[in-house]
Amino acid sequence: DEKPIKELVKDLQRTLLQADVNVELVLQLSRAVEDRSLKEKLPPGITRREHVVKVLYEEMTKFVGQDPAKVEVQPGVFRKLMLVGIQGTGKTTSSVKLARFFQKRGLRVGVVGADTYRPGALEQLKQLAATVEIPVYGEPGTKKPEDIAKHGLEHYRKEKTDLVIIDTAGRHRDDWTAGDYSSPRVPRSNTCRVGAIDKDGRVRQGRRSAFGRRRNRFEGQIHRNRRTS
Ligand SMILES: Nc1nc2c(ncn2[C@@H]2O[C@H](COP(=O)(O)OP(=O)(O)OP(=O)(O)O)[C@@H](O)[C@H]2O)c(=O)[nH]1
Ligand SMILES: [Mg+2]
Repeated sequence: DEKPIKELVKDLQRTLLQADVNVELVLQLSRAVEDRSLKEKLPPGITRREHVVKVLYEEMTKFVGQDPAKVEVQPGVFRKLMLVGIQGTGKTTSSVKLARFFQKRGLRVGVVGADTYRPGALEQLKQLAATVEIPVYGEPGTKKPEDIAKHGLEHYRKEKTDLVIIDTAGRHRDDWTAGDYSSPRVPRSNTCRVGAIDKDGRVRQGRRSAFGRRRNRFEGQIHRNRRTS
């Protein structure tokens, strides 16, 4: 059984490295998968392959954080969530998925399109949101994302919305740790802090994080990097 497992682990390493995941992290993950796959007894009714996939899933879950982050949303309390992160990591898609998730649970949800950088960003958000009937607030002519976010919040507050999700422009991953990350200044009261994954795919939650002194600015925001999660 050893040979196919080692081949599978090599495959996994190749895939992760090609996706630019930090080398140290790739080694850590693949070692854990190899060790456990070789050592653990196969549960009854499960093939070796299925077991390796299960181990891989568990190790990845461990890495991105096992405990679900609580997003405290309740009817009648105005909350906001802002999605920030590296380009193309799924912020816009996730904003609509999250909106739908809470809408299905009976909450009034609205989305704000504050990506003023990528052409067609607002249109993309509108199209996605229309499929699940989520209202979108956007200002095609406005250049400052913080203005759109602010106006969007005012709009939804009047509408007695419970949760406002703000979609922002993606940043290049080199900017992420280079120190010039700027996000719309959105009031931080009643926000939910969820967690952060940096460009090397490490979960940053402690004070000595890659975000360093700028960490406080990230409070109230979700950081998500689909590439590594
Ligand atoms: N497989 C998969 N694809 C996804 C997921 N989320 C988003 N995508 C796809 O990834 C691509 C980028 O998603 P977006 O939601 O536009 O990402 P974004 O972070 O808003 O991108 P920017 O605004 O350009 O920074 C799209 O083609 C999505 O369909 C996911 O969870 N799984
Ligand atoms: Mg987007």
